[in-house]
Amino acid sequence: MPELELIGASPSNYVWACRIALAEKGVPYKHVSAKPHTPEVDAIHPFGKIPVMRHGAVELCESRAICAYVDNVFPGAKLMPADPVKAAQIEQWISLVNTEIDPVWLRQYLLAYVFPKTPDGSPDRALIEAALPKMERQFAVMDRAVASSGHLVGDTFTLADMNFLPILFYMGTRPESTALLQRSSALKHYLDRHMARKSVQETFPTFVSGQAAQAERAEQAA
Ligand SMILES: N[C@@H](CCC(=O)N[C@@H](CS)C(=O)NCC(=O)O)C(=O)O
Repeated sequence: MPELELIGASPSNYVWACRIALAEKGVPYKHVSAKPHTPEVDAIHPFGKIPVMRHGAVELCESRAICAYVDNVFPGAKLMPADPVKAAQIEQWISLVNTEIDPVWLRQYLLAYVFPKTPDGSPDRALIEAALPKMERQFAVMDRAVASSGHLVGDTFTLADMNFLPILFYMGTRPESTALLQRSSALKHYLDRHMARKSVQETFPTFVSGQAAQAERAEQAA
């Protein structure tokens, strides 16, 4: 079988989710770091987003599709359970997180720090402040979701957790979201517990200089 190539910069939560899934499944692959909207990404994703994947003649984009392909083509423990209810619940949480949580926690809040469009490059306080009331409600929802079993679905680490954990990790890197985490005890415990998992540690993103120290500080503070 040809070697699978996963293309995309490691700090991307969606790249990280795919890498956790590949590690959980035990699939060997080559990780090619590339930013969105670069030629190797644009060649596969119609909107230039990461991750994208190549496996022989098969080219795919979208993290959920990549994980489905990996799960169905490679041997190893199934990422998706045979049980239709559990499988649907996993899809439900992936969809909820990707359509409700990611746009606010990462695209609006985190990116207002990391890639602010302010004239002097300082964090975009207006976007941050506007995100916080929504985040407060969403943290409460996610805290309740993991409270009983420490997982999003059932009592094992599933694709729903692999998809959510990278997003949650970044919440420990900024002050307001760290405060929200501290008040969400089930979510905080969930983050600490699953960040220690081998597949998550092995795939921890490579940050550039200042970001590395920041991520480390955030991890210690969270
Ligand atoms: N639905 C996509 C989302 C991928 C995505 O938004 N990736 C971000 C990086 S985390 C990106 O490429 N952003 C560039 C852009 O939106 O133009 C997936 O699940 O793979």
